Formats: sequence, structure tokens, C-alpha cells
Amino acid sequence: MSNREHKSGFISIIGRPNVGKSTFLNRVIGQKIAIMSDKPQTTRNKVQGVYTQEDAQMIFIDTPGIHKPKHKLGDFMMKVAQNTLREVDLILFMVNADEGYGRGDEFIIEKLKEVKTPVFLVVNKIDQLQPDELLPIIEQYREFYPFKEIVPISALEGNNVDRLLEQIKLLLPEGPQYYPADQVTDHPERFIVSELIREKVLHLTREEIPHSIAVVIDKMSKDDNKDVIHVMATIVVERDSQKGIVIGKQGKLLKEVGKRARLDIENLLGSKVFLELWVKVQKDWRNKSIHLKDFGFRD
Ligand code: GDP
Ligand code: MG
Ligand code: K
Repeated sequence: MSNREHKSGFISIIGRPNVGKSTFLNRVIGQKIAIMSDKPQTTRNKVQGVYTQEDAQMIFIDTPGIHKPKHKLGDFMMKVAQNTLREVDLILFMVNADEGYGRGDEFIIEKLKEVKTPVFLVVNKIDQLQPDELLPIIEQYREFYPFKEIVPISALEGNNVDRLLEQIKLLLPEGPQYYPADQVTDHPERFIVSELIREKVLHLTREEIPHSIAVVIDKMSKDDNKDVIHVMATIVVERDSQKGIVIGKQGKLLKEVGKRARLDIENLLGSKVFLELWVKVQKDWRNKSIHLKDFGFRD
């Protein structure tokens, strides 16, 4: 072991369909992840892959809601997508060198402008180009957004992918290894379930509860011989006063949170759900490493 610092962070890959996002992830993370990426429920926000080096860990987050929806996308999905973009350390905006700037890109760039997160432009499929064709494409995109880095790659053939990973590492903050080195994916639905519950709390408490509350999914599975998915979740607040607000008079508010969240979770999972909610006070949970390890992304 060297005594270089350890870096880690969350990275969202966005881009129009077919630009090569999955191909890139498969190349970086290896074959195991491909098993996950084509499940029907993957239109939701989740950890897509974890890439671990000795001195760095990159956690790639899928944010599919961010490409221009073909059908009307729920406000909620858009909000989740946008929150994700806000919370990650880096956004990779992947485009297809072969096609150049298009209308779907416009929509994404609008979203990028709404967040402060740094963005790399990843120009993929350069194997399809003549060398002199690359610069005009880059210039096209550069007009619309001040990218932190611009990295041309071929995800399919592997050109320049290592360089991109180096650039990512340079940008990531110092941080712990969140996942064991051999773990490449996370449970996809847990994060969205916690966001659904969090949304109900925020909605029903209006301004009284800060957006920074966390929801921990303690359990999400079928009990023996039952057709119902049993979800146990803890709403974590920072102060006793907030606990009182979230529970409400005679537990009324929490009950309403549970009722609304359960309906959404049933829709999400396509199954009957038994939802149990707890509220817990934990001071200073917002410290980032604790938050990410023990709350949103726990396995
Ligand atoms: P996604 O929808 O963004 O996840 O795109 P995919 O990874 O599914 O890729 C869409 C298509 O583009 C597939 O047929 C890939 O083989 C192809 N593709 C991805 N990356 C490259 C690349 O670097 N070069 C070329 N020529 N094709 C690529
Ligand atoms: Mg894909
Ligand atoms: K930005």
C-alpha cells in the first residue's frame, strides 16, 4: 500500500439512448454487471456499478429519467433524477460522435445547467470517425455548456477509457471505500423505495422538515409463505422536534405517509406491500460517508 489518499465518489452517466452508456459500464466494471442492466425495472435510479482500484472507488449511478421522455414522465421521476444529479460528485454526459448534437442533447443540457455538479463531456464511438471529424463535434457541444473536461473514447474498442478513468479519479474527493472490492452492483429498488417515502414526508410536512432527512430501508422481502412484500423503513431526522413533526398528533402524519408511500411502492414493485415505518433521531448523520454507507445505499 502506498500512502496516497483514497478517493471515492458517485458518478452519474447520462446521455441519449444508444450512445454507449451500458457498453462503457460493461467495459469498466466487467461482465458481471451486464446481468443487471437489461431488467425491465432499470428505468429507475440505482447504483449501476462499482469500480474499485487500490486508491479509488467509483460508484456509477444510473439516471435514466434524464433523457427526454418519450411518454409523460412523472414529476417524481424527474425530481429523483434531478436530485441525483445534484448529489453526485461528477456527471458524465455521453454523446455519440457519429451523430453529433441533437435535440435530446438540448434537453439534457438544460438539466445540467440547473445543477452545480461538474460535468465531463464524453464523446463516444470515436472509432467511427476520421481524425479530423472529432474537433468540429466537440466545438458544437462546447458552445452550449462549459464542460470541465472533454474526453473522446471508444467504449466498444476501449480507446482512451483508461484516460477517462484517470480524469475521473483526479476530480473525485478524498473518501472511503463505500463498497467491498468485490461488489459490483446494488439492489436497484431500494433506493427508489426510500425516495418514495422521503417524498411523502417532505410533502406532508411542508417546510418544517429539511430535505436532508434520510430514509433507511431495513428490510424489503417476502415473509415465508406470503405474497406480500414486507418493507421496513426508518426515517432518520436530526432533532427531537423533527421526530414529533414527522409522527404527528397521535401518529396521524406518519400513518398518512405510510398510506401514500405504500400505494406508490405497490405500483413500483407490482405487488402488495406491508409497510412499517419508524422514526429515529440521529444527530449529524449528514456527514457524507456515514450517510452514504448507512443510509441511502446500504445493501
Ligand atoms: P446505451 O443505450 O447508451 O446504454 O447504449 P449501449 O451501450 O446499449 O450501445 C448502443 C449501441 O452502440 C450498441 O450496439 C453498442 O455496441 C454500440 N456502441 C457502444 N459504444 C460504441 C463504440 O465506442 N463504438 C461503436 N462503433 N459502437 C458502440
Ligand atoms: Mg443502456
Ligand atoms: K452543472
